[in-house]
Amino acid sequence: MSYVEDPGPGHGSAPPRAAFTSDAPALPLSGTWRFRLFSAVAAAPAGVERDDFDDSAWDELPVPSMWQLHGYGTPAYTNVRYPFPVDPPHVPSDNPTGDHRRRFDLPASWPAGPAVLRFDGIDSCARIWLNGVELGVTKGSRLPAEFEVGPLLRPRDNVLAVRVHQWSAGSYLEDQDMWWLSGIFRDVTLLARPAGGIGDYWLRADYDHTTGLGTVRVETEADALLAIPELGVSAHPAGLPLELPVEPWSAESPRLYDGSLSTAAERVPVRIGFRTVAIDDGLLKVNGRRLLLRGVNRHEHHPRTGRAVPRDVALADVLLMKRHNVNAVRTSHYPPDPAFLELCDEYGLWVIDECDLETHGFGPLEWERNPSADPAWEDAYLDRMRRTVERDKNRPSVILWSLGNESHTGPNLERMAEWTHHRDPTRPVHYEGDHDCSYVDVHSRMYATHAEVESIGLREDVDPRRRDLPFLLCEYGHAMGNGPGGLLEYRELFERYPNCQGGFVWEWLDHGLLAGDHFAYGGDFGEAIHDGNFVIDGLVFPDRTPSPGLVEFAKVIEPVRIEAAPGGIRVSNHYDFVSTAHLTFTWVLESEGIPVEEGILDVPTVQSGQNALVPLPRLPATGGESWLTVSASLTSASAWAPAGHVVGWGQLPVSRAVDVVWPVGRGPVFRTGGRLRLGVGEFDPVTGRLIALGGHPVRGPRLDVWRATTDNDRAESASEWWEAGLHRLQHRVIAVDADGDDLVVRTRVAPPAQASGLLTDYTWTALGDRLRLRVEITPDGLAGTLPRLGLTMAVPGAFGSAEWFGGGPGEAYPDSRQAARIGRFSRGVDDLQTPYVFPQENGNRVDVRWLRLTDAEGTGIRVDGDPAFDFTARRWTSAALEAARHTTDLHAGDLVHLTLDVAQHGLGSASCGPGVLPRYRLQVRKTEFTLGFGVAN
Ligand code: IPT
Repeated sequence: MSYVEDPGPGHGSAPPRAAFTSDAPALPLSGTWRFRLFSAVAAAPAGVERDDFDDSAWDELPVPSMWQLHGYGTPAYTNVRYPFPVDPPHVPSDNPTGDHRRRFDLPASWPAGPAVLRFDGIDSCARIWLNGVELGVTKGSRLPAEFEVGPLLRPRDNVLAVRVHQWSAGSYLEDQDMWWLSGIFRDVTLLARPAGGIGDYWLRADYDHTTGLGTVRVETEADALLAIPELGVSAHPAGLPLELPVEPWSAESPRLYDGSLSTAAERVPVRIGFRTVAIDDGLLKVNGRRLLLRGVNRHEHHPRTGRAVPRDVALADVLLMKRHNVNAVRTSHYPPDPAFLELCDEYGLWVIDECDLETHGFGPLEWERNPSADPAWEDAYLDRMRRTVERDKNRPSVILWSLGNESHTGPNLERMAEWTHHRDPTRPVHYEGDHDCSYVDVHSRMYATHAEVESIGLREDVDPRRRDLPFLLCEYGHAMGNGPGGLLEYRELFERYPNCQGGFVWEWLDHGLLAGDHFAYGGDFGEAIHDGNFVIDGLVFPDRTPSPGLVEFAKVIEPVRIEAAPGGIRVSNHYDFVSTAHLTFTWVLESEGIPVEEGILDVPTVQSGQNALVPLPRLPATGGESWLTVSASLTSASAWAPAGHVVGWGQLPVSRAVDVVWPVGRGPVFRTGGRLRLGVGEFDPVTGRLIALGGHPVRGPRLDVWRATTDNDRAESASEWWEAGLHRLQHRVIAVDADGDDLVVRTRVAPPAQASGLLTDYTWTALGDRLRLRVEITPDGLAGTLPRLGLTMAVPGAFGSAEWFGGGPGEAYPDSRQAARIGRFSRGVDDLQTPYVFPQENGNRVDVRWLRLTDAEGTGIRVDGDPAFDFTARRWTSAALEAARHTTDLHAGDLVHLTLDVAQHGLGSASCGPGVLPRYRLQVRKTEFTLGFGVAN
């Protein structure tokens, strides 16, 4: 059998060992290589390994890279399905094969003796030669492989040839929900391995929280000495345990001690983090404390380079996570570039390090012939786990090993767990697919509903083993498009039930690929089978701009909570370890959103898990509606954010608005020039619609219940809504009456082909310079839920600036609105849009007391709530938004379309997981609301 289709691991490589750097010479071989893509294994030329092979006509390709992103073939996206016939271990004969060649000289100082060639990642299978000699074959795309090359090296003109196949038996084990992309996508390095150097080491640094002592012990075959200058350790025999008082490592306080491990031949810098992971009392603990994992799933992706993710991008991810209160990462679904884990050590993130394994595509085939249960694949499974654990064993941030994802269950997974338990008893093993928890140490679920989590929290599980394990959600809160909703309710469960230890939102990043001026997703490359925009489900956009979902998540999981309480302000510390000593609490009093006074709030240091009641500061009297906003921010710069960075905030109402005061002086309705006039409004006498406001032409407000469906809507309620015809309501005018001083427009609003509808009456009254509109909606047979309930109107496109007092600054929906505070905000209409990669409903602002929409001169209209409303403002209609498939399909028209709502349906996360919680569902019911309209100048 050809190596390509051999279900076993690769061959020829050295035993796996830890990733580390040392003072031994290293030669990076990244850069420009020669490259040519062939359509099949058989089409690739013979002799590429030879010195005299002529590659002068070949192209040039950067390494690391993924060739589909350089014009060779095209990316393809499938979630679960294999894009080739499921005929394991066979792969298509049309198997794109990329030959890579590079010549290199050794630096003059390069020592004679052993050396290894290290490949940090090649997708999916490679055969490798140096100077005409075959080194071996590697599979396991996201895992390193090293080959001994010392005797083969020559001072000048070494020839390295790497033949990479897109498909291999390994592809059956790499069916993760992501783009199929190929190539040498991580670094290639030549490393000198001095005789008497440090081949491998395992630095175990434990922490005993009862004594405050750390223990460090290094397992290595080398006769090495450990130095930790900061701890006064200078030449300690590495193998002997050393106990000494230390500060522990945690994600919140990632204390690392720099040290070194040396022999006469080699010196390895080490960074030591003392911490002990344990399952104790059915809880996952580190250093004696229960953890609450406020995590995300992170794939490696960049919109231009795919899974070749440069270190600065990994660092940007870590900083962005830390700044959004994220404390944990699951490396879904493969070990990341080793640089990422070093950053997790340094900046502080708890990590579930997951093996490169997923066989999801067997699921739709009833798991028939699933490799997890087939002995032919056992070696490959073990090889992958070994390479994961050995590579990353020295990382304090890694607290759990994960066997992989969505590979069903079977003896091969059991073997992996067994091997891991044996090799590393210091870290628990995770695998969600072991539903009985027979070979894992934590109970893990994905997308469990709130009710299921509650039941697990209540320990209602009938299986006694599973019931007593710590529980986590390895995936939840599917962040596809607009959403997720319901994060707050998960947090409440994690806080109520100690065994519910948090989870990992799916997922960190939208995997959009840059295509000209927009981001592409599945199907955009002509793939025969694909899963569309299901790959666009992150908390950050492909360019790593935070989405509203991330802003909400950051607020929900904030480590310090500030709330109104009888007698003052309650400050609660929700960190797992640290106190609030590093934080400064500031307050600002705003009246109608305008700052009146600010100060520092005197808050005593609050320990983890504790809270303090702080009296309100002395506040001046204010007019209007005023709020006190208290923020907890970093007193001094941390490694991941500047001083002043806010980690938590809360708002307290100081003086509530009294009932809306309408101007006095009613005006009558009169007819003039074929129009009805009422105060500042002009109306069409036939339709009863407002056609001008203060002389500005408008398309007056009328009932509308539609929103451009979200990904979550389409997975839950949209089909009902479409069937009911809610997207194409028709308006029948029953009567337009000038009833005293009121203009009353009675209508029946209903979908075609249906008998049910909504009786809708609009009552307009002129009050001074304001028009008051009272809307009464009475269901006439219509039942079920609505996308939203309110009005739509349009105003001149020149009114492109919005200012409002209410919830902001970002968008919010009923089940995703923790991040919206009450304030005064201004945004251009264009900036009110959230550019979801797959366009959909977005940009809703909640609890708006008033809104001004004006042109460059400040002229325009204003809308007042009684007391509040939601709004969106866009340069296109909901229908255009619904029809768009990419952001570039949206074109600004001449009007600004406004929605003014009394309610929105929640978001939920039904695109993968539970739908909208009952309390956030917008049920049709009799509704009345009032809005004011006037001129802004
Ligand atoms: C789950 C997968 O583990 C994850 O990789 C991703 O595909 C996610 O779904 C959806 O975006 S598996 C699913 C069957 C719950």
